[in-house]
Amino acid sequence: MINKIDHIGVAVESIERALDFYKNKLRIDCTDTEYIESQMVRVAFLPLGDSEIELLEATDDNSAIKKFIDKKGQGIHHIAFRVDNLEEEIERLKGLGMVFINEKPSYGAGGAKIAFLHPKTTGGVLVELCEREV
Ligand code: CMX
Repeated sequence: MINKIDHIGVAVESIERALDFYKNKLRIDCTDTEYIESQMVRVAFLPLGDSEIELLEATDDNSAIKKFIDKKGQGIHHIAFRVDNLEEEIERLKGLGMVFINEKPSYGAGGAKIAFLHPKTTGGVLVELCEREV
């Protein structure tokens, strides 16, 4: 079951530069940053209400974020939906013909179990499903 928007991922060239807008102008605090080696990104967490903005900065030229910015420029990269049970949701959506980038869950920011639906099957939005302990 999908519960809520867990986070919105925003691709940025530099977290520090992006924070000038989010932190100094919008006054949304950044609570933490994390390097996620498997995804080749550095993530800044900006919790807001029941959800959060995640700023994503590439740490490698092969990062999906680098490729995205090179092609489209900075901007909204993905929407992540919180699910109760990721494996069940993957099986359910596969049964409906949806295509996953990774059918086996991997691990993302904050230790969340994650899987991405390919934007070709979602109407152009990169969708992440995300299961967390808390
Ligand atoms: N949103 C919407 N469409 C996207 C997209 C995005 N974020 N990224 C790529 N696309 C589109 C491209 O525009 C392209 O469409 P066209 O064929 O119409 O031009 C198509 O998808 C293929 O894009 P590409 O540039 O050739 O890139 P790849 O196929 O190599 O990779 C994708 C695209 C989505 C499969 C890859 O980025 C991926 O595996 N993403 C999941 C992992 C990820 O994004 N990690 C970073 C975040 C990690 C985190 O939050 O923890």
